[in-house]
Amino acid sequence: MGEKTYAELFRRYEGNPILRPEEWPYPVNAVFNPAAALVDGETVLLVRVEDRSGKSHLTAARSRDGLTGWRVDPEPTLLPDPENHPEEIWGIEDPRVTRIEELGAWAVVYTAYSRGGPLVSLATTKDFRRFHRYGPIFPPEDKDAALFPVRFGGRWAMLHRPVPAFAGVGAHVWLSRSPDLRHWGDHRVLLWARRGAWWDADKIGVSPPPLETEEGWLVLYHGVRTSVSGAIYRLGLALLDRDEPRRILHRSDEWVLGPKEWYELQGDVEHVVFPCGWTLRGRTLTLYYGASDTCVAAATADLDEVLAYVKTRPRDMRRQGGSG
Ligand code: BMA
Repeated sequence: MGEKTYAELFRRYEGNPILRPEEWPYPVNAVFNPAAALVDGETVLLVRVEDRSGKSHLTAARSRDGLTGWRVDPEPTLLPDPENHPEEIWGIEDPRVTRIEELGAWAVVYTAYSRGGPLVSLATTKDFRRFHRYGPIFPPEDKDAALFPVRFGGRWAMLHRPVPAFAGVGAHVWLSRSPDLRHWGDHRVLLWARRGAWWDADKIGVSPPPLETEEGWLVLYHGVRTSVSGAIYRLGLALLDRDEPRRILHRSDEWVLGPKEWYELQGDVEHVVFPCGWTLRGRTLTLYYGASDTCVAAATADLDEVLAYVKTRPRDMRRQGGSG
């Protein structure tokens, strides 16, 4: 197998966008940034839906093949609950879903938004119809949290992206541990945003939850480059040690998917590809992403090609300004 370049790795589905606000069963402004899960052989997307007040909620969409024939819940599936959860008064956003066999449930980590700032909340569900809220687990400002599906040395592990109030130091991906999913500690930076001209300078965040492979934990993250025309959201890869995710084995120097098609270039926020979920059927990885904060698109990749590619990427972060 020849070395793949980033341009060939993820192939956009020709029927993109797969979900659009115009086709939603009730009036909405935008549908984007979905979590993804395989449930009884079907793909379930938990889609961020922005209503016409500007606030977001989550709605499930189901498809047998993961690309066509979507059945969208006729009403919101998970609404903000500001009465019991004031941290959700401005909406709930950008879910990531992880199957936790130990609980016999899916864990949903999402951004809860209020005057206090965006923070990370956790809920569980067994059927994507009823949800049990744990409430906030990381205080503001924190987003882009994704849970590993297993414990390491008895403790759960979460990737997340706190934003330092101190300007100019960048916003990085942290790894934290918990004995019970509620109480988190042992916080450490895992992936540093790079600096200067890099595509992932200044601000990065994990996109879908880490995927366990024979080679290690595959991580797809978004990097933000800001210019005078605004921000560009692109995606890069990292591979973490299977037994100790604190160890980064490889990290891509180039981005592997960036805005290019019309639906990624036009919309409420232009030049954005923002996945919150992926599924693995056989060796086919299907990535689900919000395009321009307006609609949902899909891209597929061969897992073996992705792993072969990421393994050709550099090992030593310091040499590429990763931690400098
Ligand atoms: C990030 C998140 C995402 C959004 C992206 C681009 O900060 O808020 O929900 O898709 O910005 O606007």
